[in-house]
Amino acid sequence: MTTSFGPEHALIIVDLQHDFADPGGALYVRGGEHLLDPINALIEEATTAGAALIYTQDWHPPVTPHFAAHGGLWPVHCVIDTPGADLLPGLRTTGPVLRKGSGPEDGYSGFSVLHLPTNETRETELDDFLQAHGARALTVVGLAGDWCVKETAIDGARLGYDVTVPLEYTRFVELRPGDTDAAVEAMKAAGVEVTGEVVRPG
Ligand code: VGL
Ligand code: ZN
Repeated sequence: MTTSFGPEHALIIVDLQHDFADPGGALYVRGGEHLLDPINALIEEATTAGAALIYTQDWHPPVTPHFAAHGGLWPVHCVIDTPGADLLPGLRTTGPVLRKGSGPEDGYSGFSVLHLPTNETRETELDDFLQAHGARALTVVGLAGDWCVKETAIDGARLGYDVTVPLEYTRFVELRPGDTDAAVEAMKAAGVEVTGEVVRPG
């Protein structure tokens, strides 16, 4: 394990939900089912070290411009109050859960959502939460590496946090060929410390 946590550290667990992490999920990210045990171990380590923990949860209304049927990119997924939106039942949850995407918006970053009708960006409570805990360093894990993990990590770096993304704790959608490598490059260019190697589905 390369990550070591301290009290000025927060672990952000992104979207570890049925629809992303289970092979039968509506927006299954290949390999996502292998993240649960390693992330649970990381959570235990972070908790022991006194780091803050926070979870994000993709949380969409049935009709939203985030979905392909209504002008967006994605199949219907993580609909509010449906089993697909549940966090993995085996996930240790020992911190607040921040839900995102429940308006007419694209909400990839845990720090902000883009309100599509007005093209305006709105901040979530994540930055305030982290500041209240005195966190300066962030480790971002979960799904998906080329969407919510990437955007959360880049926003965190822009806000002045020391951000690490350990690649063994994420997997990628690769919606378009090359998205995975482009995401890693974009994170590095933003000053995110990306450690390890991309785990590609076999
Ligand atoms: C995500 C696509 C659509 C993610 C969420 O959690 O990375 N990706 N909604
Ligand atoms: Zn979504």
